[in-house]
Amino acid sequence: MSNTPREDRSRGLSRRGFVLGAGSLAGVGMLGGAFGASPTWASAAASSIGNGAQVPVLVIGTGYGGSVAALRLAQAGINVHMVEMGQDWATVAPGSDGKIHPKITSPDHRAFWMRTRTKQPLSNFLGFPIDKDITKHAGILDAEDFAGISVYQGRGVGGGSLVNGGMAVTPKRENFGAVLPSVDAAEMYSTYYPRANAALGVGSVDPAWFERTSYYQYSRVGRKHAQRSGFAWTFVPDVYDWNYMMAEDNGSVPKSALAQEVIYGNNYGKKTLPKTYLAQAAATGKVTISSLHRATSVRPAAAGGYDVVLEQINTAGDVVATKTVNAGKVFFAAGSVGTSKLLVKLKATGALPALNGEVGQGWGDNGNVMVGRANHMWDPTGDVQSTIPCSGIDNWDAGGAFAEVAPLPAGLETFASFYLAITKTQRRAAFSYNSATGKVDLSWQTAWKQDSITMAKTIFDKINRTEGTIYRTDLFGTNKIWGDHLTYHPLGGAVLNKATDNYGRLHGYNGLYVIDGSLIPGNTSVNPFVTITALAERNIERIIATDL
Ligand code: FAE
Repeated sequence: MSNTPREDRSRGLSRRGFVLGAGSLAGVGMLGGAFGASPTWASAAASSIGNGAQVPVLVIGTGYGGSVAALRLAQAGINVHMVEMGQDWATVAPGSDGKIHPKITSPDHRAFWMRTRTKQPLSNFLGFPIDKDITKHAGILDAEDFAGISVYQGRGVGGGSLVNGGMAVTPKRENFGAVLPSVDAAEMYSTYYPRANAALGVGSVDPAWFERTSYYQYSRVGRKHAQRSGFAWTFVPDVYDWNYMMAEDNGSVPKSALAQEVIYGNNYGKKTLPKTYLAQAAATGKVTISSLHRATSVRPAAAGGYDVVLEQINTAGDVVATKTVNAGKVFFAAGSVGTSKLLVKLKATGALPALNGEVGQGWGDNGNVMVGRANHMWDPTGDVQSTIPCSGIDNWDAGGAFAEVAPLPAGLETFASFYLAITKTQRRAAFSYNSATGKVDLSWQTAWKQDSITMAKTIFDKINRTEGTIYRTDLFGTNKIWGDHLTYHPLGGAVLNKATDNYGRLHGYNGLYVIDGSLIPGNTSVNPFVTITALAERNIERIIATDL
């Protein structure tokens, strides 16, 4: 271990300025309690695995699927080692602004994964490009470019939970059959969704505060416009600590969501995985985590189990050590893109030739498309905005679109309403190994986003007609309306009951499992992490009962 738990805890506390009782180690038990009462205890598990080490279970990736697997295996008495290619942000020293994570308006080297220029999801403002040069660094947000799409993903201990908006949405029960057709919906809605929501610490905004705070004026304008056009508007739950956010508003705690922090990390307030699942996992004493370790190969070992090759990197991305460890069982939890790329490459290069032909198939973007609308001068959306979205417009049944009313926290009045739409697109792409480049390609085409745009327009064309307003054309380029170049929600690539059995066991190999967003075939009808977590809870329960 590079750090003792005591050192890590005290450093985590002083950096965040919280005063906590040791009882907070219970993690989940404290959620919803005192403000931000959830420091990054997961760093108590920080480690650096040795070359030649043998572990019963290795988990590749520390996002939602990996964290569920680690916690439940540890609670069943099994030692688990996790490897994570990104940094353990709880152990990173603050930057010159005194914070670990920068604001959305001032991205620097901490913000982006191994890029020399930022790639902000909104590339322009008033038509002017806003990206800038930065130092290449193991930053927290990866904008991974494929030929037809950029896929945004979290990097670090906690995966996507570090960078996401925390919107924690359980799909409507009637939509679940299309999301995961081979899974018993009754079981999911009675057991695994409730379990996931509880462990993630999902909560909802106080409606009375919502009505009066200036930070949600943009949402109230979104509601007014949706309802005047006859659309259903709903509050959306979130894992942000709502009590903490209200305390931010009254000035009694340091601001985070109310200080433009989100996609490059929140310094306070968000219940990320290191404060929930991973905190509990660390508290078992059975889970260790090697950060800045990237898994590059998994193959059956002659003596049993699997040999896993790991590259240890520094924060500039240089490989500083290559290690081979042996694991009895391996869980692929590197996210939809990470897991799919690994499996496709391992099948093609002969490390895992018996994986079936479904590996790499069934990938989708959850139908993501972004758009802004220009509002009238009498409809300001506020010069202060919470970065945490708390509401959405539901036109799924009639038009195939669910749109979150998203913030545009520019720090000044923009007279814009901004949305991230999730649409019912049937487009699916495949990953394939390119032997000439040694990389894995994705067959997604930008033009496919037209389906999503058409569905999103069922909402926004109507609102524009009702309000007499127009689309913004200055946020994604010059004279460009739609943010159709990206996704925040990669899903699929090792689809449940196709590349794996109905519980994530990879076909062709005993002891290899997939337990992340790659199991879900391309679309969840809402924001995906609650479904990824609930499915992981379902699968790991079965795997522990029958395989371990
Ligand atoms: P994920 O959380 O991506 O974790 C995978 C981990 O594996 C990462 O930490 C990787 O660094 C690591 N990794 C990858 N390859 C390797 C390797 N070879 N070796 C070692 N480690 C590796 O996977 N979803 C919602 O439901 N609500 C939201 O509000 C929301 N907002 C979002 C906003 C942004 C900006 C982004 C990027 C995503 C958002 N999402 C949201 C999506 C959500 O975060 C995502 O679906 C989950 O994080 C995916 O969970 P997984 O467990 O599949």
